[in-house]
Amino acid sequence: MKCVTRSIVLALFSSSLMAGGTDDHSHGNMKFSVGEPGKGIPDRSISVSMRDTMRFVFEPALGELRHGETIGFEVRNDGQIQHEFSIGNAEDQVKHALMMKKMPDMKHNDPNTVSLTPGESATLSWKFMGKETVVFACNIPGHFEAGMKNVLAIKE
Ligand SMILES: [Cu+2]
Repeated sequence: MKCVTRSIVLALFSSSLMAGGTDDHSHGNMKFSVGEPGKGIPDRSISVSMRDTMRFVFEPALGELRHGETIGFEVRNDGQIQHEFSIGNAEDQVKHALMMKKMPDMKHNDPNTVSLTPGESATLSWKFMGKETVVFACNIPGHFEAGMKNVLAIKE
């Protein structure tokens, strides 16, 4: 199992090297799996409190995600430790978590992820599209496993 994990990480690492350039991990031409970065005024806004209880608290509740809708997430770290709010499919989050384990100090500037220190806040706007199940995750090592995730389908 350990060997499998390692080879996946190496494969990811070498593919990003092959992509070339000075990679600050911002993925200029990244293809997203469950939509794309939101533009303009979001259809609705939801505040997301990140807690040391390893939970995201959505206010108001997320409810259903609709194909084509843009949500503005006002993300705030209400804990005492670093947390992250990342939007993707299950595969994205597994890959991301493996990289975080390998390189825990990596800073993420991806349009689908915000990484916040205690007390910090940021806005992440996302347009949800497609049929894949959305996984909201904190990929700080150990947090996802401890339950810092929400899984939700996109409705037509
Ligand atoms: Cu976390």
